[in-house]
Amino acid sequence: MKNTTMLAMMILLIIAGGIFIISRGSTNSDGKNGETVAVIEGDAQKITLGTKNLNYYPNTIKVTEGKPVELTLDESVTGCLRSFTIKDLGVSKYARTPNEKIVFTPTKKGTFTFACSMGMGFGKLIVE
Ligand SMILES: [Cu+2]
Repeated sequence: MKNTTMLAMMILLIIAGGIFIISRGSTNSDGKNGETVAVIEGDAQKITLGTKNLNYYPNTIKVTEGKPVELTLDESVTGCLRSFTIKDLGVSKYARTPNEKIVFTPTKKGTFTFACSMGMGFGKLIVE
């Protein structure tokens, strides 16, 4: 009798632990506040931008100086927002589809403004 109680307690603990881990995982992934840090896979720093409230989202991006950046505009990015520019870094490209990546290498540290060609949508690129 005592053994079954123990076993039931153990099972409950394992389930509770599992729920705790799952809930922690989901708050972590949702916890970005409009800011993203580039993910480095292979040689490039990969970033995907979408839109939120008619602007780029996330609209603060952090990258590392001297490493190529591969930027993707997902399918939620429409109209002139697909025309992506970073004036101070000489970046200007119209990416017609998410398959057309915007690739550049930030050659200086600082905070730069990225924007669509008309300046309606914009954000910050932080090069560290
Ligand atoms: Cu625009």
